Amino acid sequence: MKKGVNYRIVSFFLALVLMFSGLYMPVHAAKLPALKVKGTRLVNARGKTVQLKGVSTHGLSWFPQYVNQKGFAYMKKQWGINAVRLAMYTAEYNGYCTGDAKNRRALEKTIDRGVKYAAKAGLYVIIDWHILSDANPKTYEKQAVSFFKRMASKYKKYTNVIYEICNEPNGGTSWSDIRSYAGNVVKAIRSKDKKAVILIGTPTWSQDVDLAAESPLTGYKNLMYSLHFYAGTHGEYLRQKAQTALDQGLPLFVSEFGISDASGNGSLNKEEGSRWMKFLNKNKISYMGWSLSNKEESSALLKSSGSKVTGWKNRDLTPWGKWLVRQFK
Ligand code: IDC
Repeated sequence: MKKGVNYRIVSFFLALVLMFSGLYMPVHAAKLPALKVKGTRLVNARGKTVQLKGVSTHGLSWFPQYVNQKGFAYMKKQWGINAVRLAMYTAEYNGYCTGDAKNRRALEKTIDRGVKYAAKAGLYVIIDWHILSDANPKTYEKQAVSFFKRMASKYKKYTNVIYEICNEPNGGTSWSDIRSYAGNVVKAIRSKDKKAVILIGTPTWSQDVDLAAESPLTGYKNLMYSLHFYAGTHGEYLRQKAQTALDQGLPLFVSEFGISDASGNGSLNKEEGSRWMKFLNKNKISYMGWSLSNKEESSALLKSSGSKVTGWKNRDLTPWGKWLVRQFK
């Protein structure tokens, strides 16, 4: 009898200790399984296919408030996402390469919070070098090499981090330019982290995956190639390109998409969006919807009339937000 009581007391305190150690545990202790690339797919340690599904932030300089612990945990639990993408513009509004040093520090801080919140919420997280108006990734290659080297060194123990090295090359940037850039950035990342998954952008706003498939980067594991689409603008012809790339064994990752037109505005094309979803799910391609923000545009997931940064109800979501959340379930 006496022993039983002691046992209960001991286990009560043990439970308390476990609870608190859980709360104060360094975040990376709550590890997600590291992912690998096998064939065209993302797999876990046991070789089982993993399809990441989630949302992309809008530019971190514009909307840093959506990078918060409660919001990330909420989306995981209520929406069923398993990944988030942190979009860090390089050249637009307070971009990493066009803003000052103070701005760069602020962006790196937001990324650091994002990585840690994601780890704690049990989400994979993509660090996105969001080139856009700086069409060719070679424009800021030096900055990219040093940025990614630092990130890879900082986060090598974080099994949830994925690196996206150039959002959308455009303006006629050739695959050979991108390939050369990717060679240098991937080398920099691999000097610190041998395994993290790396996403490489493709020509024409990350659409010409068929060109990348003709001469992918060699000599490294765990590389995937970005395919972006906006269903209001891109349909069957782009899925054909994607199919061509898959047939050649190129691993694809949809790190950004929408169902508005490519401007991020205009009306939604849900029918085309559904055709895309069918294609992605059939091929187990990961996808991240643009964007977790309340900007007044049809590609924003949250209504511009609201300012909540977590705990969104259906009524807080735009038509696109509601549509996307349905896809996750
Ligand atoms: C858009 C944003 C918009 C912003 C613009 C320029 O939605 O608010 O003013 O960028 O910074 C992309 C890009 C992504 C675009 C999005 C919609 O990766 O940055 O965001 N889009 O135009 N590629 C295709 C569409």
